[in-house]
Amino acid sequence: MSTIYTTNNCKRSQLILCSRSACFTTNEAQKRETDRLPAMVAITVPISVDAIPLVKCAHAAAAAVPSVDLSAPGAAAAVADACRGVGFFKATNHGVPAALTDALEARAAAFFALPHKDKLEASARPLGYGSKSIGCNGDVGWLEYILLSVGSGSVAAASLPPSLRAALEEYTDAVREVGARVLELMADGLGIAEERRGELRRMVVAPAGDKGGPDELVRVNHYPPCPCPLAAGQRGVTGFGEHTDPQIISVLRSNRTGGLQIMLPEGRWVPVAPDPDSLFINVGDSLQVLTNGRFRSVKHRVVAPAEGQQSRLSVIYFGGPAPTQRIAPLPELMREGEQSLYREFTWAEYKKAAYKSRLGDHRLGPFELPAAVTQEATKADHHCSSNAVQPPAPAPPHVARVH
Ligand SMILES: O=C(O)CCC(=O)C(=O)O
Repeated sequence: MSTIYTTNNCKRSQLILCSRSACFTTNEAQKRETDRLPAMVAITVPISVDAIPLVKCAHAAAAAVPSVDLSAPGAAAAVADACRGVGFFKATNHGVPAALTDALEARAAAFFALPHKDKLEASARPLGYGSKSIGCNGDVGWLEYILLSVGSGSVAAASLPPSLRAALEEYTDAVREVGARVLELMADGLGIAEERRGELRRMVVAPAGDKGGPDELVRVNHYPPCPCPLAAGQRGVTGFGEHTDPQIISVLRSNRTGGLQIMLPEGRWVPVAPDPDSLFINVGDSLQVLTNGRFRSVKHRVVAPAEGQQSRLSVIYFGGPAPTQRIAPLPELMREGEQSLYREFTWAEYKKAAYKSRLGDHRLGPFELPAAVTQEATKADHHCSSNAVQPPAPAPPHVARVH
């Protein structure tokens, strides 16, 4: 089966038609210039040339990922600084036992090694097993995954091997606690009075016995090495296209294979060096709203491993609130006269809108109030001075073939 690879490369775009045995190149697969940025390959089935998207990639850049020791005395301030600046940080001394992550990694790897037809038995869109297709609106990447709804002590996945389900349950119970602790540190770092500090935490951790509680998901992503030949200057294939997470907080753990990149506020992509002993914390859209823009929902993406590299395996816990939770700036954070940057919505409303959108859409856009747009424009003017690279356009759809 042939696959079309679209590439673009500093001043030129190419279309490469590639099978395992032969590759053909045509110029001008995309008319848009990418200036200095590109170097990532989008793999796609044959679609009209005009519809083939550009995928941009940063210049090589040293990782600018803050690291916070969660057990250190200054952790609250460091967490808040990281969330204001980048919206993302590496958490060390998080307390999740390595035995849990090792067990989950081994069982997930065994699951992904099953024949495709066996994995499909665990498929129950939009949850369950999936490959290539991300969401219901045409976004795809070079990966396969398991996406599950979780609640304390229950991973909703009847069709998964029981040992994998048990490992996921134990892991998510531990990681939920890390997310909750980090939310308390965030509240502390934001200067919220001690007696109100539990408010963010309570949004993602249901009181014992509460059935209508938070909306939590866990996702296990497997990115096999991609057999796509890369031209000089190209850096990889899209594993997971650029996006922000809609929830409040995401907690990510990966094996030793890199590929995750985050976008810095000035629009540069930087790689996140993998560290299986650490967790990575990600501010989601809802937390950006709850903090009235003080914390930044970070845009991120994954480049799939190249041929010859190890597979990437990542597990992400997404802490979202109950469907009826009102998402609006926390009153205790608002200064006198401060306006909300967003119109109020519930998590159910936002989730519905997110499900209808494309991965790279600016999902908060429709909820922004005019004041927010003005402030964002001012921020962008500020960030795009002199040597800053322009932020890329919203991520386009990518179609990939994993099997
Ligand atoms: O696999 C990763 O490292 C990150 C994937 C991701 O961003 C997601 O699943 O939302």
